[in-house]
Amino acid sequence: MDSQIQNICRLFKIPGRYDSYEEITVGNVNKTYKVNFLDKDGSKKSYVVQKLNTYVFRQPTQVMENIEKITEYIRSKKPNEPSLHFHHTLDKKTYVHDNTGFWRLFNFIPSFTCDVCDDLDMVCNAGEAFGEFQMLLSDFDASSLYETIPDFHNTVKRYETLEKDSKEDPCGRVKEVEKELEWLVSVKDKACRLTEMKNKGLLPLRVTHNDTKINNVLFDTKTKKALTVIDLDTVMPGLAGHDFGDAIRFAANFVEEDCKDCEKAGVNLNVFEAFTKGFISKTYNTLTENELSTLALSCFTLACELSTRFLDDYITGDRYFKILYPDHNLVRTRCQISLAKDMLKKMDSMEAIVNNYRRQYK
Ligand code: GN1
Ligand code: MG
Repeated sequence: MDSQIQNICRLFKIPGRYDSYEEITVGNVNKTYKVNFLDKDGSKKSYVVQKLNTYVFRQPTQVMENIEKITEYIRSKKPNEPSLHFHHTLDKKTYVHDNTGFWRLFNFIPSFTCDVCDDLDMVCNAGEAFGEFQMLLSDFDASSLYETIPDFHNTVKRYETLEKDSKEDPCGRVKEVEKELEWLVSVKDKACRLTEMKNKGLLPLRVTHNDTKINNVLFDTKTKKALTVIDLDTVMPGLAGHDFGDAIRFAANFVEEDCKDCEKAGVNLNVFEAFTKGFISKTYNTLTENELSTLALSCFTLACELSTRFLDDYITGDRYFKILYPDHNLVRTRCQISLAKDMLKKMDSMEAIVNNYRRQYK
């Protein structure tokens, strides 16, 4: 791996002397490495090298085209803020595609990330960061972006896939997951409401991040302010609620996404409130009535949608998400379902919190 990484850095024309690399293990899809170089004066400079998962991203060059467009757009609006900068090869590409894979390289921003965050100020900062990201791109021509994973947040299609694959039962695992399947199907109408509204033109398409987990926010080590959002692979046209809901289902869960004690999963309303405050403070001027009134529902939607994805991956033999042990996807499914159930119980409180911040910022 060492020589592979060094070779990639050479193709991206990284100056200085190669020193070392370490793997960054956050993320369920791509492989990420921090690479350290030494300048002539001995000072250290780091970069991030990433190997894109081309099973997930079937059109990786389109992913890079999207990313280049939106990072340049954001930089033109906020030139002095830290942001991701993708390096080019000699032939001016933002990627190297060879027999070892599809690689890219970008600046390392000194910062920290967190998978679990109970500091409510930081959660609020993350809400601002994702809200701002959407707003900065609100006048960007969404039709110029590729839909790099078609129907990524099409909850109706996610359900169809699950139902089809569970009928085929290619790995003989369906017997074991009947309870989970039954529950997910029982809430299908509610879970699919957002997609149905989009199909009817009741919710506008925006440029969205589509993977708004709090560990995709870089925080300043000293001030704990959000520096920038990362992981731009899934930036595509989407719904505001997708970004809001995905962020909540991750950050406001009492436990981690793959907690084996799934009964402990649930929404921490304090975290929900802090994120909502930050997100609405940046978006209240732009979001429509329908968008604002479906923010709380979108959290339930995203938890159910991801449950169908984890469960489908389990049923079809764990080909999509990285797994660390055989029933990892089943554990993830159970945990998301338990979270979704708790969201149903707390829907009124979640709505009240959204309404409160809508009033405050109006
Ligand atoms: C994947 O690999 P990561 O953590 O960026 C997935 C998201 C899921 C998430 C669940 C392209 O994201 O949609 O919400 O796992 N990304 C893709 O942890 O499918
Ligand atoms: Mg991601």
